Amino acid sequence: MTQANLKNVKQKLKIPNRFDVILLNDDYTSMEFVVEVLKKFFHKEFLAAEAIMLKIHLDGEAVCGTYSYDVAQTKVSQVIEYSRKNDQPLMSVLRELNL
Ligand code: TYC
Repeated sequence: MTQANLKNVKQKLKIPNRFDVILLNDDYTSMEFVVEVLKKFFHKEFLAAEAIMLKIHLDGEAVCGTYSYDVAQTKVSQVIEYSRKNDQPLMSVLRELNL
């Protein structure tokens, strides 16, 4: 196999990148609003959303879901836009998974 062909095969076998969407704690966003965001954008049931919100509150952050780059980036933008519209400083970031 030529070096060029080998490179093509390696590129095709590459595992697609996955990204965690993370919510960050702050002192001002209400707990109810974070639960609402987790239900609205991450499709969590109430109890799961409440557990994730409390983990963020205690640990400073938590993973809310894992997606392809495009979906993860869209979630981050949606959370930030929705939070600003509702006068909440909630922040969301994405982090590449180490597979
Ligand atoms: N720490 C916030 C409070 O005490 C609640 C909160 C939880 C804020 C999770 C942001 O991502 C967050 N009101």
